[in-house]
Amino acid sequence: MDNTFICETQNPKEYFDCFMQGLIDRNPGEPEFHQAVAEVSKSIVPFLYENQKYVKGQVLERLSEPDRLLSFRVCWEDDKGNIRTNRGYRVQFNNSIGPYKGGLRFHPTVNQSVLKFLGFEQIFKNSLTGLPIGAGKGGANFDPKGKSDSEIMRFCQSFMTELYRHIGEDVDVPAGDIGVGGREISYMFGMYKRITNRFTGTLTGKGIEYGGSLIREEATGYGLIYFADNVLNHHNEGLQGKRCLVSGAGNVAQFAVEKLIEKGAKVLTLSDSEGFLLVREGITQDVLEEIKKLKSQGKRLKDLSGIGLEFHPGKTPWGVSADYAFPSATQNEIELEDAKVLVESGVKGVFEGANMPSTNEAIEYFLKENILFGPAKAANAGGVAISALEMSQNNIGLSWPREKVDGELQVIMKRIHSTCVKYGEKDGKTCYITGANIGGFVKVADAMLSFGVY
Ligand code: NDP
Ligand code: 2IT
Repeated sequence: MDNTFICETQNPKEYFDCFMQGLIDRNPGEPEFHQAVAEVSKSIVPFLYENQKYVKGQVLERLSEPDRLLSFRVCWEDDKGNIRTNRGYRVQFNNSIGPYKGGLRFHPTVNQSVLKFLGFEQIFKNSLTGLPIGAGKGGANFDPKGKSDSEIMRFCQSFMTELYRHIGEDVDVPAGDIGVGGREISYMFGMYKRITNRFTGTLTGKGIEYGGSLIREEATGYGLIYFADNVLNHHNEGLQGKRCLVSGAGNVAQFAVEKLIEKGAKVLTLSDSEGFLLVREGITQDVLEEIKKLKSQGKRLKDLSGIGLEFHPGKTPWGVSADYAFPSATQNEIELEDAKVLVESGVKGVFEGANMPSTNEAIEYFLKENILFGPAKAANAGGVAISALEMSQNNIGLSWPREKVDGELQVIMKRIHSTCVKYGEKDGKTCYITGANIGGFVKVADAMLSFGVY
């Protein structure tokens, strides 16, 4: 069967169904990828029909096919002397507006579908930042949990002995994501530098001593709260005194909590794959510092009951009565049933720190219930935005002060909010999903059309 058919119809709904059927047929067994494309296409297709050049140019069909998908063996030796084999990937999705850019994820659930969903989302997110960055994503099905520091080092070094030939400061610039933070970036950068014998800004999230940017570590979490603040202000609301649920306990979650505390909000929860931590009186900066310290020593949230915190094993935070929720762990952590629980818990706004934490059914429910919804592409774009500023600083050989980078982050998140309003406002109401998808799409689509057909 020819599954690269042209969907010839003047009806946007029929076009959506036909396009999605072709995508599913071409990409069997990739449910996360189908989900991400369906979510974007739902809001993009009506816009395509109002702007026929995109239909004629088959832009959606071209955008949903990665430029290139690399997969490779990563062999390493564990502390017991066993030889271990993992699979590494890099999806170079689209470089129409800049070099491929996006994180590396080390997690046992990593596969082609997960990385294609993440790479696809990155196209729109990176475009929304207003900065010249294309889209990519990569990683490995490696589980960092329980590994020694030496094992992590050997894995990162082996991973880079293949990845290095595919990346470069004006080709593809990876960074961190789940399971990849400052330590892993350092091991990978060290090996990249050694193999290529060049000191370039080919990775972001680097240490401050060797070309990293101040505020990059904080940027996704801080940016999430700046974005939420913009949305709430636009609706004459604010964070002061509001009860907030945060899921996850990693990079994004920790700095989201820090900024929420600074804004006067009361943060009740954090979570990980084993359960959630409830702090009824609200997490203070002191408690957060203690959590960060224990986490950096490899401790789990459940070990924190030692400092008097309440841990609920096997549960998610969504049933705790609150005003706003910030899912910041992983994809599909809010299914339809969770969405219903959140609304019953009194939650009036959901701002996505993680990538695609809500299923499409959960999103539909939030919209039906008039919940303010800040989608990941807009809400968590602060991390990659500051990565782009790290690239700029590396290009000009300068290191900007903390206040300057934080100021830029605030300006970027405000601009993303304005773009969402520009493209998502209808009948005096803003749909941030439509706004983020169309706002991210236009620049990339126009660049692609200007290049002709290839
Ligand atoms: P970290 O590895 O620092 O932390 C991940 C956190 O999420 C951990 O607490 C982890 O718990 C939890 N988690 C991961 N997988 C699952 C799961 N299957 N079920 C329940 N909990 C889980 O990652 P980040 O904070 O960097 O990333 C979190 C999310 O934010 C991801 O979706 C990522 O793509 C997104 N993001 C990250 C950016 C960044 O700059 N780092 C930028 C933009 C988005 P446990 O330890 O138990 O696994
Ligand atoms: O999902 C993301 O935007 C990231 N993991 C950050 C990517 C980056 O290149 O900084």
